Amino acid sequence: MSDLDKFLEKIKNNVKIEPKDWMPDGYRKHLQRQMSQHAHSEIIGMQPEGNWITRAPSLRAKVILLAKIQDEAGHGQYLYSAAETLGKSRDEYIHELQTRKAKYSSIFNYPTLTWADMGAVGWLVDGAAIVNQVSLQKTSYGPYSRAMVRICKEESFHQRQGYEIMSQMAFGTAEQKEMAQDALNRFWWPSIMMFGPHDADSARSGDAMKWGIKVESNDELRQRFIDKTVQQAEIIGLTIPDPDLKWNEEKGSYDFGKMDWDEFWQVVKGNGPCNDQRINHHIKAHEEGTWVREAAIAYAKKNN
Ligand code: FAQ
Repeated sequence: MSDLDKFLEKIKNNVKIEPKDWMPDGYRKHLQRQMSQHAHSEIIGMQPEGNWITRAPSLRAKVILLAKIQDEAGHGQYLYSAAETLGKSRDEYIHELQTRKAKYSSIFNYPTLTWADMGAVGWLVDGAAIVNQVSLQKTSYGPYSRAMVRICKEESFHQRQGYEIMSQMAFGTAEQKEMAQDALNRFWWPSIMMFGPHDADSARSGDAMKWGIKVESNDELRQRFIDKTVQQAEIIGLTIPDPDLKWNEEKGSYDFGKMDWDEFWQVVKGNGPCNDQRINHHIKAHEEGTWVREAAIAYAKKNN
């Protein structure tokens, strides 16, 4: 049996591929791209929420937000470590991010304008991330799959803290409810775009499915997220900003309106409202953290 046949046999039998196993070059490159983009998303995703730490409306809210953002840093760490097992260093991945060769999730290029946006990010962005990541627990690469198991446990707490903020505001004063609705209006469409282009336009999906990297398609996951989120909005009296949203009895799921793909590709290509701000901030923070990395390396060498 050739190396390729053995590899495909493992995929077929749901046996995880491990770092030292033989794998096709395309599989390795696909994972390096996807896992590093996933890691970058976790790290860049700290910025829109970090924007509100000093303005959280209570000590309780601040402590929860801080803990959540720290969790995202941890997710980035697991994912960079898992991506490093594919033979590429964290420095290389970070260089690709900072030189804009690597992407990160489009959603983090939108500004967080009010406290209700902290609710929308937790509820919708983490909510969408969980749907995607629960599915990725079954991915064929062992280190990625195991990182997902751990991340999903923390992500469900994030989704709940966001929903709690949204429901507090939705049941608060008229102004607070308006703020919550406004946050939902701005974050709904970018959140459902997190799942990527429609299946027919998803260039990477063919290989990803063949190799068991993705086990469900962009559209399947998007539909699952919409179906579970519509009811959550109803419970707290908010309206999903989509006039075409309608329960389809036959399908047993919601029909929904057209996404603005021009906007999506503009944001993915770097022309969203906050792309420059996010990357510039990352570069600045990375430079300012040089001494920490140097000290950690010096300490590790001294103790080896
Ligand atoms: N944004 O052919 P496909 C989180 C790119 S974690 C930017 O469909 P694929 C936690 C795609 O990379 C959120 N780029 O590609 C948190 C590809 O470009 P390339 C991150 C996008 O890989 C919460 C091209 O378009 N989660 O939020 C996007 O099969 C709160 C063609 O697309 C993950 O990364 C997009 N939305 O499917 C943290 C999950 N969509 O590389 C802080 C792992 C597509 O060919 C606060 N990733 N593109 O130049 C995945 O599941 C997949 O990579 C998809 C895209 C589904 C994102």
